[in-house]
Amino acid sequence: SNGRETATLNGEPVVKRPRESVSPVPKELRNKVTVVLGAQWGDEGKGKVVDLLAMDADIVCRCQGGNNAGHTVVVDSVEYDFHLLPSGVLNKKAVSFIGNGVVIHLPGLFEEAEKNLQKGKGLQGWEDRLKISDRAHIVFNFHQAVDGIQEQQRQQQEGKNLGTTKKGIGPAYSSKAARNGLRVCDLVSDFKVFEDKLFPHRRFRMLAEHFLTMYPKLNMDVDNELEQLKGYAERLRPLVTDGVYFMHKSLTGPSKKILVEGANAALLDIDFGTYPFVTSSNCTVGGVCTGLGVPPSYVGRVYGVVKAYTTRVGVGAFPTEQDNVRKDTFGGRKGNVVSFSPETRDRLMVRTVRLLGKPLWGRWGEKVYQILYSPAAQWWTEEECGCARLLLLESEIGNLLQSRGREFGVTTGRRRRCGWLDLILVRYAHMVNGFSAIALTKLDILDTLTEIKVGVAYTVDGKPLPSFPANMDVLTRVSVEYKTLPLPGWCCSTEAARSFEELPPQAQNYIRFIEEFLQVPVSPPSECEVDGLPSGYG
Ligand code: 2SA
Ligand code: GDP
Ligand code: MG
Repeated sequence: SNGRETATLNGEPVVKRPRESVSPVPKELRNKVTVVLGAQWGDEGKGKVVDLLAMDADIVCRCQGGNNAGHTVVVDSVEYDFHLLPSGVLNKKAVSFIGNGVVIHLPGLFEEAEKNLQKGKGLQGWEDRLKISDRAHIVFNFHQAVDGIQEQQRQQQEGKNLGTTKKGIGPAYSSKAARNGLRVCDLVSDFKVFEDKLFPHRRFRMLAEHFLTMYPKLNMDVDNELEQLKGYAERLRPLVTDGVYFMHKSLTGPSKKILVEGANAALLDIDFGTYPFVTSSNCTVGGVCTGLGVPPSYVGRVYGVVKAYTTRVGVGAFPTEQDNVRKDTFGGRKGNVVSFSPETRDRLMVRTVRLLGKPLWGRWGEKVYQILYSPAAQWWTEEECGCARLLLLESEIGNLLQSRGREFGVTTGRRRRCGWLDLILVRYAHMVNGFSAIALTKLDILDTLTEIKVGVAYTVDGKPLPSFPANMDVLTRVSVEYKTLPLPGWCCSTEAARSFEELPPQAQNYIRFIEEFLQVPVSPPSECEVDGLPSGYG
């Protein structure tokens, strides 16, 4: 037989095809997505890496998070801040796509666009090149208010909060999981239905009432928010698309370079992060599939963005943090007199006052100061002052990284906590994400250091830990084993270096050490590439 016989079904002819003609999409019509993910606690410079890669991309997607994220991109000396918009929106030839896994605060989205429009020409025409999934959930104003109340409650009940950005991210994802959230498709559905106070208007009120029952002090104006939403729904409608269909067409059509920009980072992932001090989405590679509707076989290169040191904004354990005036060496007795150089004095005062409440008295000039720190609980002699100073210098590493790296939150303006690179943590992020390569950023911030340390092992109670612990009490107690390298630091500017070869040998060694430890190649962001077929194909 030639495989083509005519049979009938209910009187209709049926053409039988050979079974092998039913095949998956041919290889040449499969576009893989290139993914950029944070490998630490966020703010590694994903925005910059995405912007560089986006020059070459056709589509740039966000798959999770909301406007808690903050990505800074500097183009032609103009600094743009993105929270919900993919950083690739600056590329006028690329389509930007906000996937179903993202939670969207509509006033936030439009304000962000307005603000960036005023900064430079980069964002002109953004509405024509942005698409938003109809399955994405909406963050309402009351979600943001609830975020604030929950933080207050945590502070009152547990003595500490999570340090959220108060953008309503946690409450919006809880509405999604509780199945009483509202999505973009609800908002832009037949507006008559919306106005007739039926579905989803009624669901909006029910959701608001749900939170009001839980938090009676919640300050919300439902009617006003509904009115506001009507306006946004009009502006939103032309941007909304069936996200799954959009991605499917993009993945299986002619050659396209597709980029996915992760928000937040591995250690903030709801499943793999330092729970509960995490955000509420999957910031690891699985979030790409669930947040966009991309089958795993279409995931191509996955870049982990790693800052050459570590930062964290918000609360939670941070083993390599450099605020380390040793907390176990305090003591004090009123009446002892210690003197300091003017530079150290103020810093010591601030730091010690923050760390301990037991007074010790010191004199500077004619004035007597309260000093709250004594190394090894001994009184300071001249020598011990030297020792105090040394410890102080160590604590200043954190300050130095913070100020040289200009480490302030892009969304909240909070000062970021800083410390040495923690390779145990990055290796853990690699276990979850399977990085194809590491994009290393901010190496230049280490340029002035004479000595550079890298965390290479954790021990608890003298016993080594085989991997990154799940339990936060354990993580808080770990001692970090450091490798000090290179000796000495490179002590020259690497700002202009654009390739490995242009770096000083000590900086090259630093990178080799990271590669060997992680068993992943490190690339400067400028050398990362986007998956895609040779240009011109199709
Ligand atoms: P949320 O608001 O519920 O997601 O907060 C939960 C935790 O996640 C942390 N988080 C972040 N960490 C680093 N960067 C973020 N984006 C902004 C930035 C942060 C800012 O780029 O600088 O401006 O402060 C971000 N977003 C959330 C947060 O600190 C909580 O620990
Ligand atoms: P993201 O959240 O991962 O996108 O990172 P953020 O934008 O929150 O923070 C990273 C900051 O570092 C931004 O201000 C970037 O402009 C800046 N940055 C990125 N890469 C480098 C680098 O290699 N050197 C220096 N000095 N700054 C960088
Ligand atoms: Mg950021």
